Amino acid sequence: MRLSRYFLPVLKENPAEAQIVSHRYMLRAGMIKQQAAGIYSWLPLGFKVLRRIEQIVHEEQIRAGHIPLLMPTLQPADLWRESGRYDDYGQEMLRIKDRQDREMLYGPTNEEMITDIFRSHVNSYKDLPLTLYHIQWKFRDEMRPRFGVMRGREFLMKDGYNFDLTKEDALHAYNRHLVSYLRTYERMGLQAIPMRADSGPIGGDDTHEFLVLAATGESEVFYDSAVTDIRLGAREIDYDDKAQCQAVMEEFTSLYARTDETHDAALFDAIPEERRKSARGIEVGQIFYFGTKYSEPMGANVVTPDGSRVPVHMGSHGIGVSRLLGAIIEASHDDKGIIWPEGVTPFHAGIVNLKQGDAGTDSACEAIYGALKAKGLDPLYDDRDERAGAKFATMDLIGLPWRITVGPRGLAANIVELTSRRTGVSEEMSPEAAVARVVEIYAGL
Ligand code: 5CA
Repeated sequence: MRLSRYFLPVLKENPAEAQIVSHRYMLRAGMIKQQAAGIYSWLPLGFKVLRRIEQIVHEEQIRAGHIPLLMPTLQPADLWRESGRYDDYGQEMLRIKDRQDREMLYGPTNEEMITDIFRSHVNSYKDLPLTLYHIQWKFRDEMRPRFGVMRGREFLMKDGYNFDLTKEDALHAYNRHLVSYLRTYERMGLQAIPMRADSGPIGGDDTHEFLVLAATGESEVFYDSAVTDIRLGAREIDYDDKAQCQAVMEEFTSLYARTDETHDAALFDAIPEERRKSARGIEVGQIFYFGTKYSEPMGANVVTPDGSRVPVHMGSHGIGVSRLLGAIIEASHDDKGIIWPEGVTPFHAGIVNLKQGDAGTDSACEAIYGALKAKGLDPLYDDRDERAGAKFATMDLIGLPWRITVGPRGLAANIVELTSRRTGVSEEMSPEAAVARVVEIYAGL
């Protein structure tokens, strides 16, 4: 993309309404525009990151054996009456009537609808295990929408639902989700710690939230600092291997880590004092096992090997896709702007032409731009007729991890500069070497 032809409405001033850094930078970098409280348009730069995050979520879900589908945003109220949640859900649910006076709602989550799909088409234990998921917009009429996309009213969620014959199988699905979530967040450059939590309106006793530690997080958390040393890394996972998934789950959840809802002061005090931490965190996902809470009242039954009919064991598993943009920025920024991890960056590298209109720099930039694109990368070329300082400020604000700077003086010696946004370190090299380095950096992702 050439910046002169892109739509990147950056703001010079700090928007007064933004209280936290991620909201401020998302507005300043022209990523989102608020349309109503907690409701945003995704401008091109924000939309690109949202799509990258979605893509990682899809890849890791599919790797774990889960199957994508797409359910609508609007749902009939009657489905929710079957589970009893239509009346329980309260004011967070946006209720709508259509022209026939039929009661509808904008889905805050999809347990009822997926259970309806399941019961319409599945009858036998032979079709299990089954996990279906989608990435779809949700609406929750939050009392206090705030912090930009962090607590929106309309927000994008990945929600997945497992159907299993036994509790044991459903707990394997729970563990499988836990492991796949760890990999998902790590690919985004995030450490998200599974913490024992409360299940709220979704229900069930087994639930973990995934929290990214950040001073601006809305949740209060208590943990043993040793949990922050554990990484999934590149280890091979066989998602059908129950023992392996269980072992990883135990490795990540045995140490004390809880949100304030389930905090136990006595257990916490038993942790050696130097490892006892209380902090704040951003909840970027939650997994639940709730057994037959929906399958029983809604009649989602299967025939077992011995011919009887039983309700299936279920769980649901959510990732806050749009909230993740805010969480990543909270975890990765400096006073000049965002610092995107390579896994989610909107463009792989920025190219800054220090002397637009100069035949030499123009053609060198075009060559770098073309070479990166030929390698399947997505560069952003700042080809505007602007001062160098303004170009650098824009690049720093929008946070591309790598910048290639091309100026007439360097070019005379066949040299450009490759700069890391994270470290600020610049290296001089030939244009070809800079392209090769950027290609190599992204090859492993
Ligand atoms: N049905 C279950 C799992 S699919 C469910 O709805 N879980 S949830 O309520 O925990 O939501 C899943 C994730 O969505 C949360 O962990 C959080 O990251 C995100 N989320 C929830 N509410 C909001 C909101 N108002 N704005 C942005 N993201 C949100």
